[in-house]
Formats: sequence, C-alpha cells, structure tokens
Amino acid sequence: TEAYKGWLTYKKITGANWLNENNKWLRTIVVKDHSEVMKSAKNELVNAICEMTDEEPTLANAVESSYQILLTTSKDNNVESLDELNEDGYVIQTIHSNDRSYISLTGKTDKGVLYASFHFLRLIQTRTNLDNLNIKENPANQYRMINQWDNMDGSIERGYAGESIFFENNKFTTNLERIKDYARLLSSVGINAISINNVNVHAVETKLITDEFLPDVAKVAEIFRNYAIKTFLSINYASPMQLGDLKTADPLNEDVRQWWKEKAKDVYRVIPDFGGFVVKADSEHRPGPFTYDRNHADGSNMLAEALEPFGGVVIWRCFVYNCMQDWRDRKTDRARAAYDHFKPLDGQFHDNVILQIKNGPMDFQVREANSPLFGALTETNQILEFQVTQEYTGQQRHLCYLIPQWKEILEFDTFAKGQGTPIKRIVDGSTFENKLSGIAAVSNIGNDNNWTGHQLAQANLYGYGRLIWNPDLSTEEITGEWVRATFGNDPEVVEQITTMLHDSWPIYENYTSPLGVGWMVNPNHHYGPNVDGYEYSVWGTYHFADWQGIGVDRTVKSGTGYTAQYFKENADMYESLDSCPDELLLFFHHVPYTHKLKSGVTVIQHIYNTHFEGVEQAIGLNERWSKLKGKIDEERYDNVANRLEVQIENAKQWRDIINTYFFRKSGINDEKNRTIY
Ligand code: BDP
Repeated sequence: TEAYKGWLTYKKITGANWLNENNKWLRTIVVKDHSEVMKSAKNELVNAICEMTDEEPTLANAVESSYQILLTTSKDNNVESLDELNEDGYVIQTIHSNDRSYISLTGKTDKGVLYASFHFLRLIQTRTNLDNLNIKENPANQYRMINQWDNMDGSIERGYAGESIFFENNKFTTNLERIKDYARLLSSVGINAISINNVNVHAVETKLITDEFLPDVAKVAEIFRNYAIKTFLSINYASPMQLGDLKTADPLNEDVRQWWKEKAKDVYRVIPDFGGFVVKADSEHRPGPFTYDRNHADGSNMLAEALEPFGGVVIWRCFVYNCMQDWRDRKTDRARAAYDHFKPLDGQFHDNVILQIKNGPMDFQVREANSPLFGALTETNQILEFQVTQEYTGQQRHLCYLIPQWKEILEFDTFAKGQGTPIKRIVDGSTFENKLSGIAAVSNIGNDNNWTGHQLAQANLYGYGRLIWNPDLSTEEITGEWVRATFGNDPEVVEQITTMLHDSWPIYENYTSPLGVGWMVNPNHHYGPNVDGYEYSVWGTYHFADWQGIGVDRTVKSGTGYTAQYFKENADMYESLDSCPDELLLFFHHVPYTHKLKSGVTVIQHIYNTHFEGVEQAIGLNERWSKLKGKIDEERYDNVANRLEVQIENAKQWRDIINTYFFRKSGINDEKNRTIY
C-alpha cells in the first residue's frame, strides 16, 4: 500500500502534459558497470518508471541512440565538473552532444549513481521538466547515520511504530524483504550508515559479535551494502566479562585489549566492510571505563586500536551523566555533564574514534539549549545525535514535524571561531578539519505497515536524511518534496499537509512544557503531562517550581555555572535575563511568575495563553486534515485522523494539568478569565 511505500510511492502519472513532454527520456536505461550498488540503482529506476508510466524501460550497454538515461561512474561522457565531486556526490545532466541527447546520472563512485537515481525519480515525482537538467550534489556530511534502538526480543526502546523489523524472539527476522525496503527508504535520502541494535545492550545482544549471530548480521549487512549503507553494532563495554572470557573489562589490561583485537578479527572475517562499534558506556547504569578508574579516552581508544587494522571506527556516545544524583543538591547540574566529562579529553582520542553528541545537553526535549560541546572540541572527531523517534515530542501519536527544530540547531552560531561558526559547519568537519564527522539519529520506524505509526511521522525520517545531506536546504524545500512524493501533486493536499507540518512543532511546544524548562512528563514512558513527575527524583531533570517562581538557574552569577560552557557571545546572552531568549528563559533562569517576557506578557500569563492556544491549534490541525477526506486513500487518511483525535484529547490533558498546577502554585488568575480547574 501507499502507507507502506512512503515517499517511494510511484503513482501512475495522470494528466498527459508532463508525460507527453518527458516520456521520451524514460524508455531506455544504459548501465555502464555492474556492481551490486549499480544494480540497485538500475532496479529502482526500472521499477519506478514502470509504475509511473506503465512502460518498462529497456536496458542497454551503450548510449546508441538519443533519449536515454545513462548510469555511469566514468569520466568519458561529456559531464563537466566531475572533479568537484566527493565520494558520494553526483551530477545529473541532460547532455545534448552532436549526434545524440541523453541524461547522464554520473557519480564518482557507484554510490553517487544510486543517490543520483533516487534524485532523478524525485524530479519525476515533482514533475520537473527533464530537457535541461544540470544538477550537482555533494553531501555536506560524511557520516549520515541512523541508530536503531531495537532489542532482540523484538521490542524497541522508545519505539512507537510496532516491533522491530530486525529481530523477533531473540533471533533475527526471516523477513529480509522488509529490511531491504527499509534500506531503500534510507538510501533514497542519502543515509549511509546504520547501527541495528539498541545502545543499551542486554545479555542477548551482547552476543551479536559472536559466531552465534555474526552470520545473521552479515546477511543484514549485505542488504544494506547493496544500498550503499554500512552496518554497525552497538556493543556492551563489558563484553569480555559478559561473554565469559575474562574477569575484567579494564581498558588498560593487556588481556582485555587482546580480547577486543581478536573479536574485531572475528567480526571482519565475516563482514569485511563492517562499520564499527557504537558505545554507550558509563551512562544510565551501563558498564564503562569508570569502573576501573579509567576515562573515556582510555575506553574508546582501546576499541579503536582493535578496529583500526580493518578500517573500523568507534562511535562513542557523550550521553554520560550521573543518573543517581541527589536532587536536593542544586549544584549538580545534569546539563553540565557531557562538557565536563569530554572537554578535558579533547585531543586524546585516536583518529578512528568519533564522539557522538546529543543536540542538547539534557535529552531531546521539545526545546532545550544546544550542546556547548559543539565548538568546544577542536581536536576530536564528532557527530551530532538527533532523535527522530518522538520520545519527548508526542510519541508519534501527536504530529510534531522536527525539521524546523533541527534547522534551528544546525544554524545556531557557536562563535567557536568567531561569528559565523554554526553547528552545521562544525559537525560537517569543515571548521576544525576533522577526519571523520557527520550526523546520526535515533530511528522512528517499526513493523507497523506505515513504518512510523503516524503516517505523517514519515516526514521526519525523510527530512532527517535530506537535511543532513544538505543542511542548507530550507524546511520548505524538504517538506515540499516529501509531500509531493508521498501524496502527489494535488495543490489542496500539498497546501494543507505542508501547513500542518510546519505548524506542528510550535503547537506541541505550546501545550507541553513552557519556555525551555522541559520534562514535566510521566516518568519512564515519557508520554503525557506530569509536572512533578521527575521533580523529586535522582535523574537531574528539574523545574524548581514553587509558589513564587519557576526555572533552573544555570547562570554563573547565582546558579550552576553552566552558561560558562559556551563561547563568550552565547555565554553572555544566556547569562543575562535581559538578553536570554524567551523560549529558553526557564532553561537558564529561575524567575518569578510575574516576570515579564520580551513578548510583553508575564511568565504565568504566557503559560496560560500557550496552553489554551495549543489546544485550539491542535483542533485546527484536525480541521485541516478533514478537508482532505476523499483526496487521500482511506488507510492513510484514517490513520492521521485517528491520531489527531488522540492528540487533541492529550493536549487538553496537558492544558488542564499544567494550567491548574501553576494556578494553584502561584494563585495568580488568568487575565482572560478562562476556566482553570
Ligand atoms: C533517553 C531515553 C533512554 C535512552 C537514552 C540514551 O529515555 O531510553 O537509552 O536516552 O540515549 O532519551 O541512551
């Protein structure tokens, strides 16, 4: 169904105009070399063109007549600017030479040709005229990665779209077709790396790097390889002990080092192009080097040495903080943790270690500050981590389009090398000339027929891939592509869905936790409102609301000193109440409810206003969607309609609980006298 096909829905082209003008190009495909990746490119083109035009293109080995599509990595085909391509780059060009015209999809490597093919299909989906194409693309980021948080029992940590497509009953799935379709979706937006199991590695997944499971991993890796995607595994730092071989996992112990070297050999014997290990260590009760009084450089470098001979890398996560802290001690600030742990180690990591840094210092909140580690690490490979799965942003029951959020983050100026050092230029490796760099994100898919639970949540996966390929793309461009590829070109459909997507993040922010303070969710599953859910617990996630005010004082002057982790311009901006932006006010400051925001209203009135508005806006989303009844197939229509109902109900709960809580705490009336319980 179309729900399943997602943006690779290739509907038959109706309305003769476009087809009449362009069909001539689509009848023959010339393939110059025959790697597996090249075959994937060819198959994608053949199948899609067939579906869209009802004609199966013929295949040829050489450009003989006019009007053909040429797939090639070779330079001898009149295409200019091939030298400007990087490994994954490509050129799409309509070439009119003396005796013939053809469209060349040229890559420096076969990967580029595959990406070019998907791009070409997108041009057809969006009805672009093919007569004079001249497109050159190089991905900005080298690693463009997806992290599955899948467990081998089939469950998915923070998964909201069914069970794992990789594992069931502590085994690998036998449904390899579905994995292939996932590879197609990922590759079509340029994703080139995947880790297939949860960063929290339990007993059974610890065995993924043993003979018991490596042959299965190899099968999956082959599927992904054919779509130019490298496979990684999350490993258990304590594997040498857990797998029963050693009594320690001390990174400086010779036996431990040897053990990992042997292990790496085992893995690469079976999967010669294996990507490497993703590691969550010393975080939320996971084992790590701290047990042995070693630091994270010791831990990651040991693994890096083992992988180095095979070209593998260690992706070491910076999500390290004390999750057992004393909440009464207001000095321990979880937001400080990643910087405090990793900044002092800058320069000590091997050059096949990559640190993976979450976008914010807390944990994927609807709004939080950006991690001050970006810009602070000048001699360390790094990738940024986003969360596509909507753990804190409505769990795919609510509509929350995250591209605008990610854009803001990527555009944020760190001032690391003076003005004009945005995060996107740090994580693409250009600012500090990192050898390895890029972006990763936690996936939002499962085995639901539509992959993402909420049909429109597919846009987050699509947009993630497109944005990290080219962070300079605008939200509008990305949304436009996705909506048209997924739902077709009916202007009413395009307009309504585009507007819904663009409005959705601010709407979600409105009715949930205000002004950057975050949290206020139910503990454990993190769905729905619970203002004090985490307030008196050990996790380090507080709002400090009392009868007078709310917010976390992270200033140097009177708080945790977190603001000092930024470069001066940003440190000053956040430190001062006057210049701290409204949307992050409570992330950085504790203020009275009567404090006036830059918007002119008081904090308490802002809370009331946004919570009332948010619900109205959620209702508005539903009204927009209902206009599309009959214009979209039932499966997709009903899916979204049902979820919007659920969203509205839950938004009302948020509104009522948040407003009541703060009304009772503060005793201050709503200026507009709306009902608060
Ligand atoms: C948090 C999740 C938790 C993850 C953790 C992580 O609540 O399930 O294990 O992040 O990133 O967002 O390691």
